[in-house]
Amino acid sequence: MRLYVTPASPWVRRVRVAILELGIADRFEFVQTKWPHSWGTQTVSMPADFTQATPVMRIPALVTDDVTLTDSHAICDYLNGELGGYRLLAREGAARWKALAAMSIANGIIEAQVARRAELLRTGADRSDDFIAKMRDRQMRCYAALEEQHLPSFGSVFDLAQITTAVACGYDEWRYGPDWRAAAPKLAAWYDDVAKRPSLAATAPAETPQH
Ligand SMILES: N[C@@H](CCC(=O)N[C@@H](CS)C(=O)NCC(=O)O)C(=O)O
Repeated sequence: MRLYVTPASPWVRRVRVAILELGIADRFEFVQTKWPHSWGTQTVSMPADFTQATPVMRIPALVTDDVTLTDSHAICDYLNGELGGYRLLAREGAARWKALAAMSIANGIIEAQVARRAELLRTGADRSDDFIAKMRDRQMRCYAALEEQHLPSFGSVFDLAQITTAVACGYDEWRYGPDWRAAAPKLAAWYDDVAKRPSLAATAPAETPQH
């Protein structure tokens, strides 16, 4: 299986952490992608194998013998169900919906982080400070909600909800600094603990190579 990646992407990271948590990394070829900073506002040229694999032209994208999946949600579903025996997300029932409720909030943070990053890559009058502030507000609100509504019931399994939450925290810390910690100090303490897991340590964010 071929997985298109870059270490800067939190969407890629949640997939890579899930793969490591499941202990199935040897089944994947990881293809590093390169992106110019203009990705935020322009269609950029990418190698033919990538554009053939994904008309969406975003990462992560997973190519298997049977199916090509072009977003992290579908890929995590595939890893969990087809390769992971539902160890990272319950197949059905209350536990599934509880995890999806937390994951939706963490995904909301990541969407805001990436949109904010794209906006910050604009220059001059094109950049909207209002939009950047709106994304930041969403991030902070979501951290507070995760701390209040979901942290108390995080279980012993480092599941997809916890993985996605930790990836959101890690991206904020890397890209925007410790600002988020004030919105959710108990979540920050939880994050400091789980950040030591080998799956998170091995996937620390780093800048994407440019072309
Ligand atoms: N919903 C998608 C979002 C993927 C996404 O936005 N990936 C970013 C990198 S963090 C990307 O490839 N951006 C390039 C672009 O939008 O042109 C997922 O969950 O995989």
